[in-house]
Amino acid sequence: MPLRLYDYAGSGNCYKVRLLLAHLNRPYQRIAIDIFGGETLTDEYARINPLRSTPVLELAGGRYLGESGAILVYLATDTPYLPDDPFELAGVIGWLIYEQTDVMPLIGGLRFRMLTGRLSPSDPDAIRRRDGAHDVLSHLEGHLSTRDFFVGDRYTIADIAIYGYTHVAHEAGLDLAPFESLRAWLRRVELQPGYIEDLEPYGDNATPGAGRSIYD
Ligand SMILES: N[C@@H](CCC(=O)N[C@@H](CS)C(=O)NCC(=O)O)C(=O)O
Repeated sequence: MPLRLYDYAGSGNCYKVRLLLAHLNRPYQRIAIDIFGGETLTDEYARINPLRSTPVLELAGGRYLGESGAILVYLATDTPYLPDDPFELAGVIGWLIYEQTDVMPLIGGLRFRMLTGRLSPSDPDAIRRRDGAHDVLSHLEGHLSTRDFFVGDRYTIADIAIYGYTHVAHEAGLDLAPFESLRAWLRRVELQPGYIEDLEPYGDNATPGAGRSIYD
């Protein structure tokens, strides 16, 4: 059975997994989940992922794996995208955690809410997220000012995870011009063999009140 990916085309969390699968040249079946059409709210979806989020990877034997970072680790194991060395491996895990606690909610969360009309630039929550996003971008910039990739001397799933939302930070109204090392790293990611960028715009049903999702 081929791998099956339960996937929303406009989600950066899902895009991270598609990007790694493209680098690995691994075939998979893509099952489109319209998260704003209520498709994660069904009992059937809860059996696949009780947290009702995408992405989910279905493996042989009817096993399901949720959480984008966990899926990246699973797929990257025994490939050049995940180091064997314990210190570097732990470094990758550290960046996967930071991506979920800081990069995704502040940059990805701001972008989602701005693009779908949930926030306008002067809303207090937009200001909070924008200030937080600047701190995140400064931290990433500092780290990348002395190295080409996040961990060790090569491209890993730490880079893939952080790229997922930073490459579209401008769509959240964030200006990347001051972050020179970060911009150079974005270009390095885009030169990796098999690179794809297939993140789609949010659908019309993603605006508040137009659909049904865990956000409304
Ligand atoms: N920590 C999770 C977050 C996943 C997540 O937030 N997914 C969103 C799309 S970016 C989702 O599927 N939401 C479901 C819904 O709105 O019903 C991961 O990294 O996989």
